[in-house]
Amino acid sequence: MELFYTANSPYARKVRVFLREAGLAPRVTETLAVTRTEESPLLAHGPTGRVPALLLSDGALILEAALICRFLEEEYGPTGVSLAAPEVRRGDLVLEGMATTLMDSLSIRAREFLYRRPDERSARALAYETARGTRCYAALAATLTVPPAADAPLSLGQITAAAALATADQALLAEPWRTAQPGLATWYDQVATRPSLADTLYPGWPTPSPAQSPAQSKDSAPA
Ligand SMILES: N[C@@H](CCC(=O)N[C@@H](CS)C(=O)NCC(=O)O)C(=O)O
Repeated sequence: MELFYTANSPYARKVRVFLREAGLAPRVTETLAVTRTEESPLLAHGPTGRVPALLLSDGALILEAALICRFLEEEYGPTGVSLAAPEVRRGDLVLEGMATTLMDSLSIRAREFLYRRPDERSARALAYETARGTRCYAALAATLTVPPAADAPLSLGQITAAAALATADQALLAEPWRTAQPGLATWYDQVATRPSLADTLYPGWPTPSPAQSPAQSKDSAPA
């Protein structure tokens, strides 16, 4: 199996962190892909050109980060990431959905800045997504109060939250999330030291540290 990814995609990073947390990394080849061009090698395998994309041996291409993780769990059996107990699983699905929505909100705003000239940007859409993000940070802060044990795998909800929060640190967005939710920042900074996250951090984004201010990196991240 081959996973196509870009280094700065939070969705692809979710799958890459999942592979490491679940102990499945040796089973999947990770291939850095080029996107947003007609020359993208991804277009040889399907119409979308999006990452993450998991290419199977029969040529089928599975898209969508959450679906890829579920497929890999079905293929290789339950991992610690899948949280078998139903009462834990339900709460984690709530968390994964919320964190995915934050990831979407951040990506929408990043694309607005990256691919539109200032006079083309929608102030209304940006304000709407900013407000959504603010609510999501507060909800995540209420949920993620205790850092996970270092010797247990992260859940899919925790992986998604960490991947979303990493993108929130990019200077392009100037998100004041760390000052608004210092407890959440502490949670993230602790989780971000795990090898699964440290190995997959986009080099253009700031390395998390509790002392970091929101706008330290000059790099931006296409999404
Ligand atoms: N909902 C999708 C989102 C995937 C997505 O937005 N991928 C972006 C990178 S962050 C992409 O491939 N963009 C290139 C393009 O749209 O052509 C998922 O969960 O995987």
